[in-house]
Amino acid sequence: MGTRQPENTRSFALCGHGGSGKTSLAEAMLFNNGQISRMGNVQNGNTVSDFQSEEQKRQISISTSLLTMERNGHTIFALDAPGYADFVGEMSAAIRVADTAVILVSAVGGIEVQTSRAWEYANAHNAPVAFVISKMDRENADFDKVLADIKEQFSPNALPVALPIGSAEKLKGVVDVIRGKARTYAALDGSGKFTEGDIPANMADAAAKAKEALIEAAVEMDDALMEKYLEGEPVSDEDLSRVLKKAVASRRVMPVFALSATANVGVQQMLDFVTDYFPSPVDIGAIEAYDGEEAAKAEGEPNARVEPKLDAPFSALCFKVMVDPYVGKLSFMRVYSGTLSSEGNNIYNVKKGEDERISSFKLMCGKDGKDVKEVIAGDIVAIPKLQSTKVGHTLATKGGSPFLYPHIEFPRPVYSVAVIAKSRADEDKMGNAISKTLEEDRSLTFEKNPETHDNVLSGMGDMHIDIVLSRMKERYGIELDTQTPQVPYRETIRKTAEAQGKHKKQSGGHGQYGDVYIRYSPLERGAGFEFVDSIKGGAVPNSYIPAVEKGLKEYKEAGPLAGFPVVDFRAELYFGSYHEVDSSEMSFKLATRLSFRKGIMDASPVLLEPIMNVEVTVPDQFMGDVMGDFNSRRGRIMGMEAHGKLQVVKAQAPLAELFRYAIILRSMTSGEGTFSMEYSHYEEVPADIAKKVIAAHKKEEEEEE
Ligand SMILES: Nc1nc2c(ncn2[C@@H]2O[C@H](COP(=O)(O)OP(=O)(O)OP(=O)(O)O)[C@@H](O)[C@H]2O)c(=O)[nH]1
Ligand SMILES: [Mg+2]
Repeated sequence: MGTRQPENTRSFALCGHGGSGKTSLAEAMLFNNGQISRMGNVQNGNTVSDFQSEEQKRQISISTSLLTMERNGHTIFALDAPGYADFVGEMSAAIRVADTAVILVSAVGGIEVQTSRAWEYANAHNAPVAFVISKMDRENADFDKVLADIKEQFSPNALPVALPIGSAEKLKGVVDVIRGKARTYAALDGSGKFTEGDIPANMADAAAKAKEALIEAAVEMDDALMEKYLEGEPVSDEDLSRVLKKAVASRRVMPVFALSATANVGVQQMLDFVTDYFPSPVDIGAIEAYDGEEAAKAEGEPNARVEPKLDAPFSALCFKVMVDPYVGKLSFMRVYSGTLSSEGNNIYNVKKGEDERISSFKLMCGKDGKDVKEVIAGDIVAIPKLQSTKVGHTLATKGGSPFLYPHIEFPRPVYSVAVIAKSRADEDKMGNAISKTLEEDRSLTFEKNPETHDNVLSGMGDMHIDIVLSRMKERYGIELDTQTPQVPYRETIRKTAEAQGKHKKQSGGHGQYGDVYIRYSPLERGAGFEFVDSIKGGAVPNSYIPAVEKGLKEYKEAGPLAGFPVVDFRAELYFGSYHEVDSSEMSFKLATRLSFRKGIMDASPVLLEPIMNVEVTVPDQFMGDVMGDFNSRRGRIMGMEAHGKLQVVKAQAPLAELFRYAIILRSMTSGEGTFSMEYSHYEEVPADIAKKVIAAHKKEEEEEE
């Protein structure tokens, strides 16, 4: 090392719909690069990328794997992101930190929901894009159709650099459009053995057209060359090479590859293209960051730019944390500027203002890491055993770079369950296991609901939660059951009522005496609780009034209707009586309780439930279903907006109807619908539903007795 240069670094994120072949492609790349002697496959659960047991069991990727390759003097960092919708946060983070987004589209399935998501994320980061039309060896593979769809739905800048020769079982190889050669494979056996020769006669036209399209687009990068081209002069291969690289970096050309990962056809050509034409960090140029005052907040528009220079102060962004029960914690970094040696260097967490100790840097390949002494701008590496660094934090050397990189956004959880420990031992271990899991998984949240006392685990869908729970069982030996969380209902009153509460006991020696008259009246929604003392003439002595107020505050936490907190009411203490000897704070508190329970029940009490603002995004054709479904969920449509071919439906619906909405929406829209929700306000529960909730509460109370 020490000789590595950012100019010779490439990084890309493999992204796209679930099952489009990302992990298989990563595996084929490692094989062709001589890093593994046999290609594993996803069914057998022996790929380098999908090393977690949950990934192997389910045959899908769950979290992003980092694969490092050395090739022709270049260092290549490939991030293999999961495609399944529940893990979209992993995909967006991978696209954020890699220099190029490689979007896989199955030659059979074509563009699917997560393909479009990947495209949107790449656009949001203005990332250079390459497309892989994968699975060319599969029956019904249709390169032309998928290419046409990509051009139409995403960008006309998608231009093939590798054309398939044949398809399905007749797949013979690929045409290298730029070099004008054909690579023909003797067999689809995964060996990757090919011979290079002339383009088959029946493809000569198509290959020439594809090359012409590349030239036409790429010459735009150079005025002089464009002029020559327009005058009809041929463009030399050297000139094309030079401008094509620029065209890829600036998204003027989005190269398209035909390949089959499992049959290992076309993969070498793609790898060669990566080192030849994918942008290096230097081609990508400066990255946006916050500086000075803004760095403290790290909000709004970034106000600084960081160049990927080796002689600049070191800075890096943490985009992933992995906690391995054996290896410990690994923090994954994208280095944006400078160099850093692992020897005797500390690192500084700019976000937290804390020092971190570096023991080593690791070039990762799946679960394995190879120690390196030095990292440079453009690298994507893992650092073991950092303490305070979390996903989204910026690292630098102390006193070096004051920059802070914009935080990594993760989608907000949309699916919640209440978790219950199966045993006492599980309960003891639960907190620790969950906090470790949260560290790794930024699209997971955990909260104890203070009203319902539920331990609520929220994620992106049922598969996500399922995986989290199995992982906790496997790693920490802890078993959790799940339940639909309880709705944090509340109680309130609709009219004014007065109630006396008298507590009197004469049991031998010292008696107890407290007597209060309290008026309960409704307040507007959201007003909470108000206590008014309008005692005149010392009917209740001043020294006991705080006990009345304290009592009310305590008792209102569990209302008389169904045990939920009582809100939005005023309690006015207006009369009472006392006893010189027998009155005490306790007696007045107990008297207050009697008044409270009676008064609330007389004041026309009702249940309130949380109403959520929901935003659903679906393709046009599902609009009717989504709206109809909202009606059946007691929802209200608040508005609609068209965003291209998508419709955004804004609605309000009770939380009670939304716990499983993530699953329902997905099945209603074949996975194409997405939604987010947030709390809006509390509203009265319709009488028939309230009846059921109250009855359930009564039953529970009886069982407890
Ligand atoms: N015939 C054929 N099958 C393929 C090819 N690539 C992948 N597959 C199969 O398609 C399935 C999904 O492949 P993966 O590599 O796991 O796809 P992925 O995109 O990584 O999936 P996620 O990570 O779950 O999003 C597996 O059964 C693969 O064996 C290919 O080129 N040809
Ligand atoms: Mg995968």
